[in-house]
Amino acid sequence: MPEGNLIQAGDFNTLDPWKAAFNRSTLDTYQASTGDCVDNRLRITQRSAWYSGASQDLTEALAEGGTFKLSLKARLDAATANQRVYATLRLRDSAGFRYQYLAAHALNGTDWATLESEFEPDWRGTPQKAELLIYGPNPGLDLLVDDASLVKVKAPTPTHLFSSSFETGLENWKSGWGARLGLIQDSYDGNRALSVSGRDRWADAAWQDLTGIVRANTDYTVDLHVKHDARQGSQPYVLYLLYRDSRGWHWQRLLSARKTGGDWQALSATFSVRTDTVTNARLYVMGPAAGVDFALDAVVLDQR
Ligand SMILES: [Ca+2]
Ligand SMILES: [Ca+2]
Repeated sequence: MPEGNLIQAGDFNTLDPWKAAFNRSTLDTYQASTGDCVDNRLRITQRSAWYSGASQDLTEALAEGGTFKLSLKARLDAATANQRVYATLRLRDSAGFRYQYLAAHALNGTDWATLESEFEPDWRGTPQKAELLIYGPNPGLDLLVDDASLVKVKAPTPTHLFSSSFETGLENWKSGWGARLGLIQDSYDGNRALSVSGRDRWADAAWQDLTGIVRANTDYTVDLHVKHDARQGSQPYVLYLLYRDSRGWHWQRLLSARKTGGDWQALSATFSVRTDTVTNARLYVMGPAAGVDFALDAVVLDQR
């Protein structure tokens, strides 16, 4: 069994995490003696339909997405011609439910067939449930299964709703009140960052329009990096969302944190706007005392 097996009891030493799929079969343990050892296998009996089989809930393992590798062995208990075995995911999410076929294999005599698949779960909305199903031969035929494993081979690629690196310009960042915006070559990431200078008030800011991106009652994370001169000591930073709903404009404070100068500092906030509908949204970065210039880089907004 591989390290980090996401299938529980893939060796079938217990059957607790396994269920009879659709309640159309019975699961029991088949003990094979190999030398001095006993190897436990799953036996699926009393199969009343071709889709009668075994299932395991993999919601927790698959909900975050990514690339996975599945492997398992299956064979018939008694040789019968022209049979196949399938490994399939049954997915349910906010967009509905669907079957995702992972692997199929012909069964020859009572030889073990190895089913293998590298796949990304086909989520199309917020994940709710994922089940692995193992099934396939004609009704009445007993199926043996062993050595089931699932490992994550690649983390999901994050899909940012919005990001700014300032590598190609101001990227539609705007000045809030009196601040001056420009590009500097001192960057957290890449070669450039945004400078916010000429600030007469703590509220002189840089802001970005997130209208159409930030919606009502949805969870977001915003990450960004800021920096000011070491001689200015520690300074407060404040992130605000200015949004408009059916009742007008509102300021929502996302984060307030003091940061020391001289180095890039991470700011991270999670938020959601609890209202009926968001018709306009702007992200503001402000906070250091009047007269303190600061720089901004690597802004990323993700839905959680
Ligand atoms: Ca086993
Ligand atoms: Ca940059």
